[in-house]
Amino acid sequence: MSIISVDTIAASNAPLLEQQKSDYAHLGGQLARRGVDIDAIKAKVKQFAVALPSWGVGTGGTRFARFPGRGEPRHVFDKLQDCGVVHQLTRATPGISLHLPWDHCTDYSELRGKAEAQGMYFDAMNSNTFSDQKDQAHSYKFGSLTHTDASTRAQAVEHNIAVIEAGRQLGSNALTVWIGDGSNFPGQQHFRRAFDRYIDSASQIYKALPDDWRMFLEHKICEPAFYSTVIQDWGSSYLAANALGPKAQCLVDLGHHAPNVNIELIVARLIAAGKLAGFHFNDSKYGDDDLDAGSVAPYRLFLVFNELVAAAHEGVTGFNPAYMLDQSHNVTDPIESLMSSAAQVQRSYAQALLVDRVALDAAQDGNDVLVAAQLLKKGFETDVTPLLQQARLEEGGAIDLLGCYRASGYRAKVAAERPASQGGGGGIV
Ligand code: PSV
Ligand code: MN
Ligand code: MN
Repeated sequence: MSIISVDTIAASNAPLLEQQKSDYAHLGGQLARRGVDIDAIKAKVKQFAVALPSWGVGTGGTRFARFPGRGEPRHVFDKLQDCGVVHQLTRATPGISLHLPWDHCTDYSELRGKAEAQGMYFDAMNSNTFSDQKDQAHSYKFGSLTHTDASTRAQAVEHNIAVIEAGRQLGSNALTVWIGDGSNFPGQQHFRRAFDRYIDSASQIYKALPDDWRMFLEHKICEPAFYSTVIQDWGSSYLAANALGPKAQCLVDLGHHAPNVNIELIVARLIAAGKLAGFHFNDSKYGDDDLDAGSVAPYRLFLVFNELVAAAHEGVTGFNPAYMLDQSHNVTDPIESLMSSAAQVQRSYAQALLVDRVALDAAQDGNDVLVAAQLLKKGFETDVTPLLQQARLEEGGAIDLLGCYRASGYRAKVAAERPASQGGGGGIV
């Protein structure tokens, strides 16, 4: 089922075909001189998928204000359709990661059917115990899975189990748990007891996982708790995942670390421990900025992929990370931003595939520092645009993502169908 007509995509591609052919041949020639078969890289890129966050197709905003865009999705079916546009043009985003209760739906089999008709499926499910829902018995103001009150913890556990059940109906096979639990004042929370309560609650969720499911524990240094967070870094996440069992692993959201932390090193450690669940890709300058992937620090994203490609190349047992975007938009059309992030993630993957692993091993073993550094730079500095475009073209996508999307008039069309949503501010300035 196409949302953007096949003719629109073909019309957008037509004037670019000749130039695309020659650019791809030129890059192919350059890579061949390096002993790299461009078609083999292209085949791998085509296999690569990054899931879309359902919440990413709406405009998010900051703590201070939200500026809604035109044609904001009204419900999960609209979100699915917007995700379908991203996938149709990029051919790289067949998975959708839902967030409950934001994406609550009365008929999950209908939702699943619609996704499948778009050639899509449901990736990891996300629970939400970081905000209170209407008519909820116990507030999460002072925590959820780690709350001092047993009934509040039980309510949070129950919600997670309900999310697993919804995910089962949708064909998902993973639950991502991120909690905002922590403290804002020294002394507010007994650190060790709060962590013990986390393990106790999380074990009850773990027990409810179907056999073929995984549980992704997402750490975050701070926010909304600004003095301490219960699962604040990969250390706590790893301890928890270890305590829970083999189905529990650690999810790395690129924006959830202190500035300058070496994320690719964390990734390598988690791979070695068999505990890398996967990623929430985004970019940041200061904190959990949720900017488009690779928009600020593309080399960092490449270095993360360098670790991933190395692990795949070396056949590390059990290596099977889940790839998802997690970003928030306040000043761009979310569909445009998601397309650009998906292409950026693919780009970093393709660039990492170009690194000469044999030469890098030799340079590392021989302590030839500059050659090792240059081998990475050589991959990163290769403009793989014609390769990405060719992969999309052959799969029925758009050579020029932005141009095609804008020419389709999709945003104007949904703006006419969907009522304008309210903006607003956090009221804290
Ligand atoms: C928290 O900052 C987070 O990264 C988690 O993944 C949430 O589920 C997501 O953002 C959406 O708010
Ligand atoms: Mn995240
Ligand atoms: Mn985040």
